[in-house]
Amino acid sequence: MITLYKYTHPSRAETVVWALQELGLEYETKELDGHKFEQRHPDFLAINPFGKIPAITHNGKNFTESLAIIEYLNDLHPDSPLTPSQDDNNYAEKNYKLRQVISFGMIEIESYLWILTKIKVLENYENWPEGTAENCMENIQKALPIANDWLNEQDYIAGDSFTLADIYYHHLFNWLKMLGVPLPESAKAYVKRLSAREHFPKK
Ligand SMILES: N[C@@H](CCC(=O)N[C@@H](CS)C(=O)NCC(=O)O)C(=O)O
Repeated sequence: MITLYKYTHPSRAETVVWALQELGLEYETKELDGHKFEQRHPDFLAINPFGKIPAITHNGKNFTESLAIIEYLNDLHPDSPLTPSQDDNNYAEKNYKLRQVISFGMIEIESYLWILTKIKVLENYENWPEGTAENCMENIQKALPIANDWLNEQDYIAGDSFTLADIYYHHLFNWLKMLGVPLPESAKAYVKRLSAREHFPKK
């Protein structure tokens, strides 16, 4: 049995829920109250010493980092449907594209978004110098049209089929929206389209 540790409130653990549902894997959840800092309790630190969710346990082992967890879950499925098939003639190119878009999202968008969150949502946690939020916003605004262009060319962020990169970008775009960053049109339509998928977590 797979056990997923998530918060009582929505967080990036929902990306793992989504992957579990897309993959049809059986799982149970254990919910931590982030407002009571239950992620810092020694019982949970034994699972993720970094004190963050999501984490899963499976076959007596602990797994952390949302995207790596989703990759692991995908590998448990006989067809690994959330990544390009290795039998595909264009596997190398398709797999490159998947890794490229994820790498771009994490480095060119999420890194700035995380700092922006610390400043705007977490009351300038870590005392970032004046001007940092504006600088983060400029960097995000530079990167967003690139991701939007990919969506102008294809239905999914990494090509013509749904992959784990879509789970990641859906989360990323929603996070941007939450912080009041306006999304380009194709990105907005993409979020709506993905949210309508059968296995998208409804709650
Ligand atoms: N890179 C990690 C980030 C995990 C993360 O930042 N989790 C947040 C919730 S979305 C958390 O648990 N924060 C609690 C804390 O920092 O105390 C991943 O993708 O799993």
